[in-house]
Amino acid sequence: MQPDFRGPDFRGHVSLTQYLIEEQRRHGAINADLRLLIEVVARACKRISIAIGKGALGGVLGEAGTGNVQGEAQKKLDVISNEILLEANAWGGHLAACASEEMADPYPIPDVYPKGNYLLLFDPLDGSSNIDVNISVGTIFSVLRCPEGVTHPTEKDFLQPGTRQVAAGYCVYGPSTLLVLTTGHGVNVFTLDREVGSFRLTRANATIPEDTSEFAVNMSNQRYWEAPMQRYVADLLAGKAGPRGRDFNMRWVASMVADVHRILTRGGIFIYPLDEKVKSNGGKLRLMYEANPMSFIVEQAGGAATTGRSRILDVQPTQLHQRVPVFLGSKHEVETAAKYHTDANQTTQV
Ligand code: AHM
Ligand code: MG
Repeated sequence: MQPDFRGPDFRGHVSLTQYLIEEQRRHGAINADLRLLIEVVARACKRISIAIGKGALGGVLGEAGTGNVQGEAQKKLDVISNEILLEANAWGGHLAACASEEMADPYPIPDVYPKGNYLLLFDPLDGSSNIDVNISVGTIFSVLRCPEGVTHPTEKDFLQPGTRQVAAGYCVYGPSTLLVLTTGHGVNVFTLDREVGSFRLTRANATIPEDTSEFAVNMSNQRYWEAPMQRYVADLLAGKAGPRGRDFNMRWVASMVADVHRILTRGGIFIYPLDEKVKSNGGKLRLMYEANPMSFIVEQAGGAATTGRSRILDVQPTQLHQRVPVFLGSKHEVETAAKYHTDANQTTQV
């Protein structure tokens, strides 16, 4: 008989390794290479967690003095986390190439190592503006198949829509370190047992409530938003007296991983919309290693994810570092927010 990971007896007793082996047997969706890949990413996240935990004592806080391809100043921990992930993933034989928020071009697996069939994309340290103030940050990753017959992948081989992801996850480095994972069969949450050094399943088949009274957005950008977004948030703020007929609460950590994890835990809607400041770039958040993996997780947990105009997972990428507007979380609330945009499209150009 297959073990039932949902049972309370399993909570905290099933390691990530055991879980992945059982998934391989149960669904056959995870093969040995994908299992290795996920374990290697999890191991790298443990190292990042340790580096973050040392804080000022480890000399890891502050600026690196360099910039990334997006023109953003890099923190020391952005650079350290990127190197940890690259180094951990180079030699296992499960990957054809990696791509990262911190690197302009894909990183090919060095020729001295065997190559595998997967492509790994990551944001090594999401929310890094929070690192120096001791607020939760995270790692986000997405796994795609390398196109058939391609041995030296280039940017175009990565440009696959989010529906093609075979796995996605994030790690939150908060009061505890959590790994949230999907391989397309629901969402599971693992907590790092720091004494043992292993991730243990602590929440199986996580689901997001369909309705919510909580939203997450950087309100300081309000004056730059498009008209439908202005109307949507104005109606939330009007509370009981307004068209929504109830009060809404707001939370904004400014680390996407932490905001999304709150939504995975108790529901909510996370929004980084199009605004005048980011319009020329298409949005603020990156499609391939922020929006896509988070959207895959959220949909697998019963939520929804849209650009306001279309499902994020259906967007055909044209560039590795492409940006998109993001609305994700509780299904009914995301649908409501999207309706403000589609209704506006039907009446007038916004
Ligand atoms: P980063 O990957 O460089 O850390 O940037 C992405 C972050 C998200 O985690 C977060 O939702 C957003 O940027 C915060 O933006 P803002 O500074 O406008 O609040
Ligand atoms: Mg990020």
